[in-house]
Amino acid sequence: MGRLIAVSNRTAADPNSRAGGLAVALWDALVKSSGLWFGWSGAIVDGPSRGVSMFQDEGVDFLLADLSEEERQGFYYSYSNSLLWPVFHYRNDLARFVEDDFRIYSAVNDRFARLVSARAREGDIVWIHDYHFLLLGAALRRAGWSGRTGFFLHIPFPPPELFRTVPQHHEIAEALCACDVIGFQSANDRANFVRYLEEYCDARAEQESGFVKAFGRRVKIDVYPIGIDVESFRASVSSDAAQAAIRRLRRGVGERQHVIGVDRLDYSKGLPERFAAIGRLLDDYPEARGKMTMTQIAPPSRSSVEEYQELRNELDALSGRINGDYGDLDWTPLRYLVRGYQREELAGLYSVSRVGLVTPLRDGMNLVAKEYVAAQDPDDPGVLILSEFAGAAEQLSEALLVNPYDSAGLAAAINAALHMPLDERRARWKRLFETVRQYDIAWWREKFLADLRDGDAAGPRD
Ligand code: GDG
Repeated sequence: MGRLIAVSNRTAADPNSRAGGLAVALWDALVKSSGLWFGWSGAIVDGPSRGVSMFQDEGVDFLLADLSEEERQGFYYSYSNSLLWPVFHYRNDLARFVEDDFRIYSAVNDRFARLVSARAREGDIVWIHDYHFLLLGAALRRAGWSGRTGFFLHIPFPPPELFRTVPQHHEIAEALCACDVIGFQSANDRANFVRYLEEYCDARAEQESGFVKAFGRRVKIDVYPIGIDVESFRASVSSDAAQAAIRRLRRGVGERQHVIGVDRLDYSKGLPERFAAIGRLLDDYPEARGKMTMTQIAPPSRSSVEEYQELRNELDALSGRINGDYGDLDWTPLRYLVRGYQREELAGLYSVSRVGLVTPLRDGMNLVAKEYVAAQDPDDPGVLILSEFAGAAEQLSEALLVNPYDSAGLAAAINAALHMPLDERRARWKRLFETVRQYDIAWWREKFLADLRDGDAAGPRD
């Protein structure tokens, strides 16, 4: 069997970053196949010394390319994060279209294609990750790579009406279809992409097989909802770091019922709406005053992009107002912490929270929802409140599903969760946990890799 070659903007070159997410997913497969992982080095280097650093760890080769300042701006901040990210999260109102960015974005994709194709050998498989590399499939073909190539989109795919606002939508779709397998987080995302191909690219979707004929190729397009490493997450609840975090939380909130939110500080996560719902809860259900406390952990993200600075200001003001209006000498209703915590600490905090509040306005999957479920005590589990607009909602239907824009509905759901009887909490959690455990990170990886390796199933190309 050939090697696995992974390409993603961020890699797990630092062993300390291998505890969660993509690194866990890919690491075993990379080690087993003595694979390669291409990505950004994290360094900004201008001039002739801009290069590629290489090193090996546990038999895995890392090839990390520097970006120039122009590339960081045009490729990373601008085209990827100020155009694709908002449009793909249905936020065309926030998208910035800068003419020259696409040239830079394409050039970075081309540079990675040359790096990968120079090292890929016959029998290897290439797995491309996420919206930074939408053009890489086609760029690899131009660079001479004809082997099996898959693409997985971690974020949502928008309806065609929104996707078409990206000026280069046709080129992006054609480039994706140069891959053999295209994976989405949810059936909704897949349906959006296939509808775009059918309506605007003369594509034809086969009824049962999941294949679509588009741009003269037959491409497998399927749904691969990403999961978590359930056993290791559950185990981290009993770690020293988790137990210490629980003690610190208890000193702050006492025995009050605790509601937790954990999200990167990003406008897709619905934080202002969530804060407003806490205010609404305390208005509509005055008996909740003094009885519950919410902690929102929000590690900063992309803080040099203007929309993120505005979000930060909005949340600072909202949280201040809610605590000013409702707080008391011995009670702060909303604790808002703009910093990161260790994964073990988060596991501990989830485990003692009566409610996990996961209310993005739009999300590819949302792993916090799954982590919250995994961390619960089966005898006394908490309640997951989940936005119907997170990819996870397609799987986690026993959560309390909410519309995050509906403040009164969200407040009612929080109130219901705070009062939910133990037998209902147990019954809901049991079903949720079975799903989270069955569709874990290994399941996701193996399903995608099986389809990617399965060249015969792809059938002849037209
Ligand atoms: C993208 C898609 C999709 C959060 N704060 C801290 C911390 N985290 C961890 C969480 C969780 C991860 O980060 C966040 O994952 P999400 O899925 O919630 O969201 P995105 O970062 O937006 O991820 C998303 C995902 O890709 C995977 O495909 O689900 O839809 O947007 O694991 O626990 N981890 C640590 N400290 C923190 O303070 N250590």
